[in-house]
Formats: sequence, structure tokens, C-alpha cells
Amino acid sequence: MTEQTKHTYQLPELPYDFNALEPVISAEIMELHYKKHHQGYVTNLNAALEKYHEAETKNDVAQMVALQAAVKFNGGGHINHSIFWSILAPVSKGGGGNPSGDLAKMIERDFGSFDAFKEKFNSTTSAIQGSGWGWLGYSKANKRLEIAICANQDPLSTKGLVPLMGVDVWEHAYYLQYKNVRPDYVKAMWQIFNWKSIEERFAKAVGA
Ligand code: MN3
Repeated sequence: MTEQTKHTYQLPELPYDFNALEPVISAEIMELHYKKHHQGYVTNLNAALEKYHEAETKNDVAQMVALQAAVKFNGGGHINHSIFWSILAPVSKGGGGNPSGDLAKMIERDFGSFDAFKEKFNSTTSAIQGSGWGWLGYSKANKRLEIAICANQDPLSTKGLVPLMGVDVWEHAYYLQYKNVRPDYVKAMWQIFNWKSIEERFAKAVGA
């Protein structure tokens, strides 16, 4: 591995067209979100890691510590958005509906029912103060599912959970379409969750 590739992250390929998630997410939002916001996190992550690497070679610990906030923010942004694109799907390609199998059983066990889970996820995620993410995560320690919120771009791993599905509630994710009505955006997202992909993430989290 060369020094160059070691610190270079790239935008993952979007698994559908910008307009594929309409009417839930407009093509305009998708294009901006992917090409400007996610690209920004990737570009800034690579720049921060490059500087970090320089500081490392100079043994400049103070500079390494100073760069950690940029690595956390942009690295978290890259991780979160990469997951986000992958757990959504157009309605014509499996988006929406209900989870099945072991994940459905664990949702029922831990939340009472799928509807109760939805309600709790919607209210928790809609109520996030400022910018952040609402997640369904798996706790390996407690062997159970948990709903959790993260501020800014903090990845869910900072709370000791494996991210299964989540919703970006930064204003850039919905404002052009839903304006200030964040709860309508969060509710609409259930039409495009890709449960097949989320179930695969769950199987990996439980099995690993
Ligand atoms: Mn975003």
C-alpha cells in the first residue's frame, strides 16, 4: 500500500439514479447531498488525514491531537452517508414494506411491534436538537436492538452500537422539499428503507 492510497477515501458509487427515490427524496436534494455534501466530507477527510500523517512523521503530537476533530467530523460524515445510501431503495426495487426473518423477530422482542418501533424511531429522530442522525443500532454487548441519536456526524460506533439503519436529519437532507417539517420527512422515509440491505447488516452484526 502506498502512502497515497493509504489516506485516500472516495465517494462510493450511488446504487440508483438521483431521481430514483422520488417522491420521498427529490432528485435535487439527492444530487446536492451526494455530490456536494458527501463529497465534501470525503475531500476534507483526505486532507485531514494527509496533515495527520505529516504530523505523525514529524512526531508533532499537539498537531495530531488538533486534527482529531476534523477526522471525527469528516470521517463520521463519510461513514454515515455511505451507510445511508446503501439502506435506501426505490419503491420499484424493494424500498419500503416491513422487515422479515430474525430482524423482524428482534424488533418485535425489543420494541413490542414493528409499529411501536416505527413510532419510537420517528419521535426520537424528529426531536433531535440541531443537526444529527437517528439510528437503529445493534448492541453486541447486550445482544439487543436500540434506537439512538447522534449529534453532528458522530458515527454510531461512538455509542458502542453497530449501525443498521438511520436517517440523516441535517437540514441539507430535507429542507428544500419538506422545509421546516422534519417529522413529515422522517415519516416518509419508511417508503424507501431497503430492508433486504438492513437485514444483511443485522446478520453481519449478530454473526460477527
Ligand atoms: Mn447529510
